[in-house]
Amino acid sequence: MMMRGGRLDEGTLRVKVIRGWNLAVRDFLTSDPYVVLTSGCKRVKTKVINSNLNPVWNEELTLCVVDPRRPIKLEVFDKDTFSRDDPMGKGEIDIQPLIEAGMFLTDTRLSGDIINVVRPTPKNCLVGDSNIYFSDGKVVQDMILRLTDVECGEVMLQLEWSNSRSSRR
Ligand SMILES: [Ca+2]
Repeated sequence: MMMRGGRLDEGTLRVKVIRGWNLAVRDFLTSDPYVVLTSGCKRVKTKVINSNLNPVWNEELTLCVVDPRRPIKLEVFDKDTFSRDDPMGKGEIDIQPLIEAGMFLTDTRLSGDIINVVRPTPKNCLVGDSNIYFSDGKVVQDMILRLTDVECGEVMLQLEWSNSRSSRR
């Protein structure tokens, strides 16, 4: 599906980690949360927000996507100074719908239109519908993920995909 002339489309994925809600307590009354994203062997992190269960990171992290079928791993941790950082839940970001939408990127007439909506299922952990649309020559997807392996917590993200092919034109 992602093969184009026998070659896999590669491109750059920017994940804006916007904020978290109702994250889990890992210190006495609060936590010092940060987010880690993993794609293949690359690992990127946000900064730590001290003593906040509803942190606003507003941070853009960049990942290279070699295999769009592999989801991006998201993990939240509580930063601790004198012990190992405690896990605060995790999630998986399915980037396939976004990258499939990116195949239509060359059609600039579609700018601003919603081109796909990913519905929440028990497997994808989405909170509400996730819209995919074009914006300034890129494909953008907004989503809120409910964290798993934890008692509570949600994270809001905005994904932005630009493929190598369209940027060369
Ligand atoms: Ca801590």
